[in-house]
Amino acid sequence: DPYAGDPARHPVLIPRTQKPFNGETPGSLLAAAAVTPTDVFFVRNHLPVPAVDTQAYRLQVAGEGARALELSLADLQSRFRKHHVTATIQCSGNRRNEMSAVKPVKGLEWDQGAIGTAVWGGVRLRDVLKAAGLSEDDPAVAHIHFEGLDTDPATGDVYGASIPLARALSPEADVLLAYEMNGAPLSADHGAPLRVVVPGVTGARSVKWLGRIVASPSESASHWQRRDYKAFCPSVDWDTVDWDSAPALQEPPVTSAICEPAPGTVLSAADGEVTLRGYAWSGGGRGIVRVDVSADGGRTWAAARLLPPPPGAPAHGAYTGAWAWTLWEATLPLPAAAGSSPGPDSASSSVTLVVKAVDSSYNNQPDSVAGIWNLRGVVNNAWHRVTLPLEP
Ligand code: MTE
Ligand code: MO
Repeated sequence: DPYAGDPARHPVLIPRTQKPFNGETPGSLLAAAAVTPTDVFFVRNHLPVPAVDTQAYRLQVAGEGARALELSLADLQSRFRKHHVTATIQCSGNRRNEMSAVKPVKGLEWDQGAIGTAVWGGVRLRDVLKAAGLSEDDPAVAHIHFEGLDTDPATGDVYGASIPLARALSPEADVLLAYEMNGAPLSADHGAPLRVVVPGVTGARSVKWLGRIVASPSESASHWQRRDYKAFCPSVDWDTVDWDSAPALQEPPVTSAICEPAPGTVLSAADGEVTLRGYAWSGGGRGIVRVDVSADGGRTWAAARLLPPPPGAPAHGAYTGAWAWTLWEATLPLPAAAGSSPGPDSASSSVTLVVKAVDSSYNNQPDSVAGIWNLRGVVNNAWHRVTLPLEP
């Protein structure tokens, strides 16, 4: 069993598959803290967790225009300045289950918990690339590839992805080679001993168990760069899809989700009100300027209260560098329950809670899933709805 060496997981993670392990964080734990505790941070693995000996570990840097480097963890820690970045990582397939409800898609049935925020510690990718002699104006280099040490037992392929050179070298982009998560060395599931963290970019590019960095004129040839993590017109199906016709996902669109109350919670009209908690986040470092919530399916709205940003994150609504999500909270009046109200029009026996967020480019979320449905079920950022029974 190639998965026999996988680490133990926190029992609270909601497993979507066991081999490879994929587990999401329950909503109550997402909403509970601006920084997600490491042991309950969602795990998205495509392959068995590789056994990496930290002492023997060497990061390889190679490729077009690069002086080949081989760096131990101690080399990275002693030769480069340490940086901390508070960043959210979200899987492109977060909230895929709502897409499957419209029409079947291929992928893990994530609810809204394939997201988390951590304080990452490590060295800047930029500093390591500069040490390898790479520069912004090298005409032979346009992409930086990341190769994982996790290997497909059937094909021998390793997990891989790439980002554009400009992002890799930009001091503002804060791309990190992280050896710490929330103040402790990386755990096995999150990429020990070294992973990439590409803030503001879809999770697939933040390659764990980083083995090699390669400078190249073209994108990574990895399956996950070229044949996955792309979205198409809703009419495109598996017979007609032309993967090369769409760019690989990098910065995801603005999104938000209700984490509390949890699905299945029975609301009581006698309480008169309901308190909602959740997150909002956008790609590219665009901050959240506003979160709107509704307790009547989106007919009327109120602005939610934005909770303080996590340590190291800029103020709400920042135009750049807002790599972390915004947690929010709102208390809304409940409509009367059926049977408890004299007028038939005001009576209802269920309540649909809705959230939508606005980012610092004033991007909004689409109101429904159908128009953004895509065969792989990625980047679902429709208004998030939770329908709950209402008792008198
Ligand atoms: N890196 C490697 N080497 N192997 C992987 O399977 N999964 C990617 C990315 N990096 C993956 C990887 C995907 S799709 C996501 S969403 C993030 O890791 C998830 O990071 P996490 O497991 O630390 O939450
Ligand atoms: Mo992902």
